Amino acid sequence: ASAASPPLFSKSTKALVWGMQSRAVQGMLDFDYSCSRTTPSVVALVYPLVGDHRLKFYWGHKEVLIPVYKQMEDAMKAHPDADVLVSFASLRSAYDSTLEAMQYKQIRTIAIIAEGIPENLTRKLIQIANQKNVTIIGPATVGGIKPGCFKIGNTGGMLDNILSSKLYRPGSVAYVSRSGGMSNELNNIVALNTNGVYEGVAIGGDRYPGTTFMHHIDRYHADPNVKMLVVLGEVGGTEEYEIVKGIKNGSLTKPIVAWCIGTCAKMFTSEVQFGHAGSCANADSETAVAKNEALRAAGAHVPSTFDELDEIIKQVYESLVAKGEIMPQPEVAPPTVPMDYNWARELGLIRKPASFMTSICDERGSELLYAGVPITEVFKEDLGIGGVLGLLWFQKRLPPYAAKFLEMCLMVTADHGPAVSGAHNTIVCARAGKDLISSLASGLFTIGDRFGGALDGAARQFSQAYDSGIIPMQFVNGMRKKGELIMGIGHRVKSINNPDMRVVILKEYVKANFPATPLLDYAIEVEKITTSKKPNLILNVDGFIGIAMVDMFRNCGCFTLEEATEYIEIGALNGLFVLGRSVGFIGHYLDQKRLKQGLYRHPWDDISYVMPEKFDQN
Ligand code: Q5B
Repeated sequence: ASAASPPLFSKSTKALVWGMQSRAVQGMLDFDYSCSRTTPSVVALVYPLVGDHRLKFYWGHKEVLIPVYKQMEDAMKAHPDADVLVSFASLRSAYDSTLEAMQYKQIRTIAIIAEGIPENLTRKLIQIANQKNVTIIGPATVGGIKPGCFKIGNTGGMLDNILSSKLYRPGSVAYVSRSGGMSNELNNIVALNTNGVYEGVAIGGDRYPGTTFMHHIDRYHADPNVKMLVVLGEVGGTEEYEIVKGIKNGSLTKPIVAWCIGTCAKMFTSEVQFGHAGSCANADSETAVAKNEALRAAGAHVPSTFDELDEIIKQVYESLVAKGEIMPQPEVAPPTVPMDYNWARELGLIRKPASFMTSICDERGSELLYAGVPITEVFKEDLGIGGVLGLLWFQKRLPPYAAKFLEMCLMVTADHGPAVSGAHNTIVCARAGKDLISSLASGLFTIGDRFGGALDGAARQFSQAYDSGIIPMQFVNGMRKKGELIMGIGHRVKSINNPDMRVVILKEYVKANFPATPLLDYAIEVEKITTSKKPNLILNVDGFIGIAMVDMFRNCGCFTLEEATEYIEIGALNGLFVLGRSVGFIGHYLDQKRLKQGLYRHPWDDISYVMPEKFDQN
């Protein structure tokens, strides 16, 4: 593009964005809205990895749908008035996608954000772009901005920055910089010291930028709205000497403030490669010091350090105002762009009652927390599944003996054969061809008062009886009088003559490790009475665990009495049987599948068909 070409960007510029960069696109739309543009600058996105669809964006307070095309060709056809492509393609796909874009005559400007594109490929792109009269901004750049008109991608930062640097309306200062990051610094410096930025481009830090300083300086120079120029060069390359030449031969007459970054290179004894690929001096003339000298000698306004850049810009601007070449205009407030909810919340500007509360686990930070304990600590301290259960169920770091007791409960309840109600259901379900989760759930649904779900009931009944001060005999008689079963008492196959070894193991452990077991002692007295009536009315595994848990809650020192009572009321204890027995139910499911068992049908000879007697019709 030559200086005589029409401006790259205007208030009606329409752009395609290559890549699924919805945050950048929203930033462009918010900028557009703040500039009082009547339509969004982004008309479509191109993204080959997903099919055609539409994406929702905010346009001020409203929402708009912007199409996303899988094929660039479709985007070009549907939007023949789009003449800018903002490419967020990766360094791997940027070359091909830029080549493809240049096949379409409608595209006049391409901004390539990607860093690390091989230099030989960039040079080929530049060659083709020059043949086709396409302006390439980048690669390795944030892009550029034309206040009041158009913003490339993330240039200018977030909306608060756009507003504070007054980028929503044009000023009289045009700049060109190598660095994208420093272009934002320039936006700020120019806004603070002049009537603002007219246009700014960061050409990118590569050795071969798509367009050079002079390309943009020529454009700015030809534009009567630009009254002064700012150039932020850097160590490496000789582009700045073109400006020197232009000033010397009289083709550049507008005031130019210039500074080349990297003057500190002289403090190093060896060659210094700065952050950008192109920022390395291969000759004395390529040093920042030499280039600043040459620019100063030619007549550019060059500060003695970067710190004085703002002062020089201010002086040049004020002299133009004094000469009447710049007439500062009254400020008009831009339309309000609603703040993004997440951003407003991050800034602490708004609050909203959460519809959801949680207090056991936090996965948002760098490390997963179980009740505030980082997962690495859980492993470092070898808390085991009992310790994890203590954290996630009770929000407590349980003493090791208590955590071990929980693990023992899970182990003894893990399975009790295929005949029990739950396992039976799991097996029938698995044999009906159902999946693991359905079969497991089918087994779990049978857990209740009679089977495996008597832990909470036992804890409740026994602790109420104990706390009310009645003796075991009064408790047993009282329950009988009420016609209620004592939860945790009785077993279908285990009895005083065929003791349940699970209960024996747990009892031994609890007696040896718990600080006190008043409720268990009470339950053992109850058992003596019930087994004297019927040998199978033992303290069963459900009852034992439920009652021992109350002793643990009340005596381990981690829980208040209120907390202990609350867990029993909530019904936490059946969870132990549910969790433990899930191990067994899953085992039964896998077993049935492994044994290739077919559909189960209950045999007729095992069902007693008792039909209602035929009643007399008369
Ligand atoms: N009688 C467990 O009943 C069973 C009485 C009682 C006072 C009682 C029954 C019961 C309470 C609930 C409970 C957990 C249904 C059990 C478990 C896990 C398992 C299972 C496994 C595993 C057994 C005969 C006579 C009657 C009744 C009286 C019975 N229980 N009196 N309080 N609790 N218990 N469930 O043998 O005068 O003749 O009319 O509901 O704790 O589920 O392995 O199988 O790991 O999977 O069928 O261990 O005890 O006795 O109902 O025929 O009653 O005893 O009133 O008296 P049974 P029934 P009467 S552990």
